Amino acid sequence: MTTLAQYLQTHTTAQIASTMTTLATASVAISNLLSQGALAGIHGEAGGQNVQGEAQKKLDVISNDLLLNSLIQNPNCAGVASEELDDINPANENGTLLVTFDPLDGSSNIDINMTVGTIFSILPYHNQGQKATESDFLQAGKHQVAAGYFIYGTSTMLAVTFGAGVAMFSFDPVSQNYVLINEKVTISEQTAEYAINSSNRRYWLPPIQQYIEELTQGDTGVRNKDYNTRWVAAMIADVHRILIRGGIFMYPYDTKIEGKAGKLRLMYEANPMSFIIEQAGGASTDGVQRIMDIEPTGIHQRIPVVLGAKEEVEYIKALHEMAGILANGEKA
Ligand code: FDP
Repeated sequence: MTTLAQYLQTHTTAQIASTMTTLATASVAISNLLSQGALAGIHGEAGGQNVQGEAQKKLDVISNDLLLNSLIQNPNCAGVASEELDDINPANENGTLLVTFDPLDGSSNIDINMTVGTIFSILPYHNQGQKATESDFLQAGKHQVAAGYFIYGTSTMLAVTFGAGVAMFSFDPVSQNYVLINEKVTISEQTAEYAINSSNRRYWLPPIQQYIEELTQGDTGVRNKDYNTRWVAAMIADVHRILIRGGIFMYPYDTKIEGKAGKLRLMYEANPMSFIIEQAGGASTDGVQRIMDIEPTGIHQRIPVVLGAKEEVEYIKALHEMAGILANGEKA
């Protein structure tokens, strides 16, 4: 049996290991709160009251505070950015790492007792001795030194990469340890399962319209095989399923909301999940280019996402090329 603490000793630097330990400790506290559910007064909207009559905070706010407060006390951490907060938080000027996180991805699932999770990304910090600013965080995903997620489902699990494959751990509530269950997670290049919110169909660009049309024609169309849809509506759960049994996940460019090219956030969701998927042998693009090559322009930037089985992702990229689609949905 290998615990997370043992694994970290041999697979990464002391600074990253310490930061991972901080994240893992916070994840256990979040997991415990989630398992208490309505009894902890965490369901419903913020502003209500729990069973003790105390003012209620939404769990994504509680999770955010837990992660933020523990990370800024870690001497290795030079700054923290959260999907929940407008501004970045500078931490220790001599730290060597920056952390971004989505404290509770899929938070609309909490009230219905479904899977949610914490996604994190760790970047290098280059301005020791100075207070970290937003521009320090604006590094392309290929510069991440670690990324992963804690998923709070029927059990609590961790998937993590330090740039040499993906390891998966399961939390043992008896020993209170994350225990290694798969040291090299791999994704098949082919699949017959896809995840997309089809209610947005009329807003998609022609290449995605065509792709989904081909899949839904199944063995009567050009694909010559039947496909199955799965959509949990929590990226973390859809990506976790892909790591376990393959598939493709799409939140593509759409024209639903003017000025918002995609729904997912580059720094908190797309980059860390792309790092995990690529390290497991899959691919990840915005439809046109590799997500981890994109130079961020803002800490809360949104981006279209197409990731998972390599052959399918490459095919979608080819459809965009043939249609002359450039980044941001523009035509050549
Ligand atoms: P949520 O809004 O619940 O936080 O982060 C955005 C996200 O969840 C993803 O986790 C999920 O894949 C997507 O939004 C679901 O979007 P739809 O509601 O459009 O299906």
